[in-house]
Amino acid sequence: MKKQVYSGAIDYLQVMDENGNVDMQLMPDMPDSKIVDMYKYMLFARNLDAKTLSLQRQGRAATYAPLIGEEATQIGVASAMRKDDIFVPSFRQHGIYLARGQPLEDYFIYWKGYEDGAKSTKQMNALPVCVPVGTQLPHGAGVAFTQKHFKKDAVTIAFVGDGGTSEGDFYESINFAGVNKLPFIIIIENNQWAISVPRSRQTAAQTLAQKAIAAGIRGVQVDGNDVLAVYKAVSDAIVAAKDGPTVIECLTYRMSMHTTADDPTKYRPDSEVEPWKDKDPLKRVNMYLTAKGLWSSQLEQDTTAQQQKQIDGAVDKAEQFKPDPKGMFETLYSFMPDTLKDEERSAVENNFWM
Ligand SMILES: Cc1ncc(C[n+]2csc(CCOP(=O)(O)OP(=O)(O)O)c2C)c(N)n1
Ligand SMILES: [Mg+2]
Repeated sequence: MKKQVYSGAIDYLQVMDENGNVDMQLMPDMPDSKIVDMYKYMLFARNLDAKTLSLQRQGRAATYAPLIGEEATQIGVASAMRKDDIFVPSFRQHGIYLARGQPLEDYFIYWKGYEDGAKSTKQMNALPVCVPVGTQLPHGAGVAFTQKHFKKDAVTIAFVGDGGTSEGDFYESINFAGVNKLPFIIIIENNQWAISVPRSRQTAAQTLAQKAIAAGIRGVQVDGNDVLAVYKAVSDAIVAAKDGPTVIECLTYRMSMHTTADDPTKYRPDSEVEPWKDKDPLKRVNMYLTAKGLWSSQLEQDTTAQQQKQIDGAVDKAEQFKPDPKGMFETLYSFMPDTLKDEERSAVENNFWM
């Protein structure tokens, strides 16, 4: 006997196309004022990104991973999340911290290289930036496990890149989340590149979302440059989280370098980048809101000026910040092991950071 024992499919979701046209049947139930708010956050994220890049180039910020081009994925997720939901980032989701109320001063303190800037992640119900690729996912699955155990009305939303989906941590996390039916949502921010490795070299799988199928959980692919599609997919996944996890693959594009330590012109032709400019996540929302009389170039100018003022004020404050070097010892463990106490004592005695 031979019979088919399984077949699977992955849906693709787009609500607003590149020209700002909306599929009303898929449109999430929300007032236009919410779309204006989302747009302002996308603009804010882009302005913040440009400023941080400029500071890094002047030696005033540490190695930085730009987000330009990925604003809709980040703000779409942030807008669908509720206050008690826990956000688990990798290292590029500055837009989500912003939308969850991170004090801008802390953001700049962090990107100057001081962990002190990460302290406010707690008040945002977020974990700190995670640079080791993929390790945030087992942490996130653990957080979701406790939410389920303590019957919290909240979910955990964790991010991973296209490259991160090749890590064992990714598979282990979705497997664990599936078996335990955790309120866990994994956002794959598929920006088509993992430093110099293109998506085509990452996996032979046709979509990254279909990896969910093997773990027995929901998987969906969305236009990650469409803030409404991302918002809808995440809102649906939050509702479905009482029955278990969802993987959401957001198709977007890394318009800039991997980090400020990278030069993409060495491995990526401009001809590949060019068509993505038409798919810009801000452009389409701008067109939609302008057509409805809810946005204008004047409003764009005024909002940008206001955001830049806030940003500049925060940079001024962050540049006056003086870290306490003892912090690098104190924040490592919930209690300090004796070996570390010895190291701290020796560091203080020898004044080694002067
Ligand atoms: C475990 C581990 N391996 C390698 C690296 C070096 N590294 C940093 S980011 C990166 C690529 C990540 O690509 P992707 O997951 O697509 O995320 P993106 O940078 O595109 O947001 C690599 C290999 C690392 N930080 N951690
Ligand atoms: Mg990537």
